[in-house]
Amino acid sequence: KDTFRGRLLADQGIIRMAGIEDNIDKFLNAKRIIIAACGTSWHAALVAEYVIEEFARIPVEVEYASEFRYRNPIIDSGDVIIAISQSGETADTLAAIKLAKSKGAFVFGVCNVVGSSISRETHAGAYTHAGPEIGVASTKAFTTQITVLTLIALRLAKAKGTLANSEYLKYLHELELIPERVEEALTKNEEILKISEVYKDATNCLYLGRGYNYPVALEGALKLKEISYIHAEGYPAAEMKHGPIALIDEHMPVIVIAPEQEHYDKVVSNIQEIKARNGKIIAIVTKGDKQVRELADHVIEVPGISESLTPIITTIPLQLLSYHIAVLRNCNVDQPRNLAKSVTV
Ligand code: F1P
Repeated sequence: KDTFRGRLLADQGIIRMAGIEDNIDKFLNAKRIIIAACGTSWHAALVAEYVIEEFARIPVEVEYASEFRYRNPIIDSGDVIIAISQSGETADTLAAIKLAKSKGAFVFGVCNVVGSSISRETHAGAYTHAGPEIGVASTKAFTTQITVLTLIALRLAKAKGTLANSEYLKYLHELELIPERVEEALTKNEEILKISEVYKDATNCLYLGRGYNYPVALEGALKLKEISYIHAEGYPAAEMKHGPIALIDEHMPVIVIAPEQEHYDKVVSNIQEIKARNGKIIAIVTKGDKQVRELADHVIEVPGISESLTPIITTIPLQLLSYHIAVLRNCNVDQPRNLAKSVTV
């Protein structure tokens, strides 16, 4: 909370991040930003793509670092590469950084571990300061990565004049309230435990989200896979009818991230389609929601916030759901089988 507030002086409209201030021209002159990362950090990159393009209107491409190094990507000296990594030691991400540097691009790191290899290899960066991630699966690293990347997007928007000042200030004030919103989201823990008891023996799950909550759907599915060993897939909600809908029957839990957001009505129709096929619906909704509540088998409420900030909040019930299901299945949530904290080969 304190580190976060130290970065943000909402009352004065200031975002303080030395790594950005010292290199702001590199970002403002960039033809595009390429973001490279793996796993959960790649999902944070997707959220960053949405928020940087929306606020700062700079084109963003998102790459799996694990694939980037094995193809022949077009990178030039006018590109800015952002590398995101919790551990700062992921070999694929390090290789992507070295490749980008060899082409003359400016490389900016978003890491959690101070002094890590990635933080040393990049030209500049911003730490997430989430504190140590005790477990192998990233959780608070994800929410802090999104927060830092949103602050970067806002800072760039301010410099470019792509956001009205009133909007800019509105987002800063909302960000300042994030710690309270997170605490409120955590109060649903007992309800989430009860839902977890119902679905602990599921063999497959679908996660659906639209807009900013599509990457959240991917991350929710990854958390369930990583710590509960349940097969789960995340999709953009509108993609359901292009294939995954064939999987839906009474045995398929579908987790729909459906806060108040643009095209909420379309998410409601996706939920109706799932219901018509007897799928079991667990919906993440904004406090006070009525429409989805009527359709879903279970709802988990989260506090309201602007859509572009929702991932920081909607992720939390999904992390708790995976956690409780994993514990109920006697899985070791801190040290899941086959997974390494940092993938260094
Ligand atoms: C990337 C990552 C994590 C995942 C696991 C393996 O790590 O895929 O997201 O939870 O720990 O590595 P990082 O580059 O963000 O440290």
